[in-house]
Amino acid sequence: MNETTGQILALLKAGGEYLSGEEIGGKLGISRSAVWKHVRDLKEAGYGIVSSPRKGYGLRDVANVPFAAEVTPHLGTATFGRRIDYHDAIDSTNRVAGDLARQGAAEGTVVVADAQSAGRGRMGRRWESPAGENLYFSVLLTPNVEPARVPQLALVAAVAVHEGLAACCPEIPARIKWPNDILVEGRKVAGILCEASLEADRVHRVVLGIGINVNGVSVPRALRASATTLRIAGGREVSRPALLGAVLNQLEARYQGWLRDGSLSGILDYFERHSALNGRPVAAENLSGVVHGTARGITPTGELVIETAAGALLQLLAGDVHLLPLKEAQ
Ligand code: BT5
Repeated sequence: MNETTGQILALLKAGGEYLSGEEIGGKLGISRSAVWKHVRDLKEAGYGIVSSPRKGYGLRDVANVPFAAEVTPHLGTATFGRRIDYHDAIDSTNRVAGDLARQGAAEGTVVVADAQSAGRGRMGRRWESPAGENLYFSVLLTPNVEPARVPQLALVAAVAVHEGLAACCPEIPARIKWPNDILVEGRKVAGILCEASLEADRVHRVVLGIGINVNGVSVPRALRASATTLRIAGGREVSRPALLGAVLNQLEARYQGWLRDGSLSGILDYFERHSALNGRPVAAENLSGVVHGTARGITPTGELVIETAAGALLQLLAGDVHLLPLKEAQ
């Protein structure tokens, strides 16, 4: 959406039932046919606009697309999302956010896309990113903390995403799965990718990438058993701009709290109360192998605690955790 299209949208939102092409053109110093072209672009972008030869144009329905103009009214933040870089389609919002950071973009800058051609998960995995239904966004952070604390940001983000979902879709029973997933009825509905540029004693930047499956009525075949969408779980369409705004509001508050506290103390309780893992049999996998046991919460610094059958308590700093059916626990 270019600047003039955005201005026309703002006029239509502020206007009454109809606003004539002449009036819009007069306010913006453009011709009636130029107005018509911008209105056509808005319709193509998903806005419901009626036109009458005598009365002009009337906005009847806003697009369920995370355009900056739609997200901003949902923000209560000081900095997060105050710059939103929207793209119809890009390779990865994390890649673009990293580039913006190198060009000096401010903390809280958000890159959001309607579709990604190379959405990434952790460890080189792929994040399925079809157009028109989901949220894919990245938030740029420049925390002045020790590099060892950076992985904690995935947990901070998981709490913020969970809170944003609870605000927008209170009917959906979402759980947090350490370290970076949100599950609904055991299926993944959101994932978080925390990518950092570090020196030994200094954090240059962190790009927090978040993907949420929102309005798809199905998921890619390969993910049928493991993934779901808010639409499938809740049976209704969810506003992408409202959900993005809600997550950014929570993320700014939780991130500021994490900086202020100098620890995870402000989120530990929330994380534990909404954990998908606690007390459950799990198989945890990382570079050193696979551990079977029962998940026993997280440490104050964010490691997952697993109790083995022999009663040993192991701490996992990173890795993948699989929930096991109860009978495999023994
Ligand atoms: C994640 O990785 O869960 C992190 C996903 C982060 C995606 C966002 S979208 C915006 C930003 N820009 C990016 O390029 N990325 C971030 P991981 O825990 O490694 O999970 C990846 C695995 O989840 C894949 O190997 C699939 O099994 C599964 N998966 C892929 N796409 C999915 C989807 N749309 N929904 C649910 N599961 C999916």
